[in-house]
Amino acid sequence: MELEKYLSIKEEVKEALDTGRPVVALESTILSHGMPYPENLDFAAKVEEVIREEGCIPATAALIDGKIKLGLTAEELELMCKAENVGKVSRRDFATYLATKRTGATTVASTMMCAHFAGIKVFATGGIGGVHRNGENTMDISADLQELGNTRVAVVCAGAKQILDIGRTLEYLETMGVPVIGMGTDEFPAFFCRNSGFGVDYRADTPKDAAKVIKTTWDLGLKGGLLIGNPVPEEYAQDYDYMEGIINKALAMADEAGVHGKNITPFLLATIKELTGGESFKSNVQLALNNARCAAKIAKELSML
Ligand code: PSU
Ligand code: MN
Repeated sequence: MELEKYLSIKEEVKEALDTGRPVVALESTILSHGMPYPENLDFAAKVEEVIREEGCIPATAALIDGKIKLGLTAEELELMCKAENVGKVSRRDFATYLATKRTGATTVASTMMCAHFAGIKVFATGGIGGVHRNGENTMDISADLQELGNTRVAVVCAGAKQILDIGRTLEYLETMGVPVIGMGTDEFPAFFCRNSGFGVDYRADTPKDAAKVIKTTWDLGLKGGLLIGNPVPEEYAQDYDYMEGIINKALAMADEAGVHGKNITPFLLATIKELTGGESFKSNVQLALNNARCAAKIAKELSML
């Protein structure tokens, strides 16, 4: 297949896929555009470790030198974390980055594409992109949502940040036919916060429960992915109203600086980190590790069904 010539899957990932051992995909935008260097390097190592502890193989995605990489070497992780001349790649950027051999960090949408190309079924991220606040006027709706409607990968996230319009994000997912499952919760989590005020369609109390729904969806031949909302652990959660104040401030700063489009999310993440004096960053790291653990447990159950 033509696709093969673009795929560069790390040996241990290939071996796991060939022998039916569970693999968990990870994105690289969270490293290149979501966290500062060198803290991101430390996080990159930890998140892979968490997945291994659960008996799965991690596969971080990135576009490097004209190849779709799944499973990065230490040098490649360093490259993504230093993020010099590393772009943010969503679906619309994907082919151009490969054809022109640019270095690209993958978002939720493009990591789902990478996982699908390689046959990886479960992917752990921090938060998904969604419908931005005032999105009904700007039409800024992340391509992550369309991808979830089209590509067969189960995505474990801590919900969506309050920088987004969470209600409209969930409406959009419903329109795209994406099942939204709460892991041990009836509410869709709001990234730093355990609650958003919006319910999920279904609740799963164990990774096995979630794996059964995933398997049934795909047994039926239904296209598209599933979204699993896994709340940030209690001890690292932020207060909703406190974050609302911070986020409104960050949004006003983005507006003033004229930031929009693909740059808005990285700008808001960095500004929120600054405004919370690094507090939000601690939550960010912990929720992402928590998602990796959850995704690994689901991938393991899925491999046994
Ligand atoms: N939300 C976060 N942290 C992130 C992102 C989103 O809390 O790092 C990243 C993810 O890679 C997500 C992307 O897929 O931003 C969405 O960007 P956009 O809205 O431009 O599609
Ligand atoms: Mn956008």
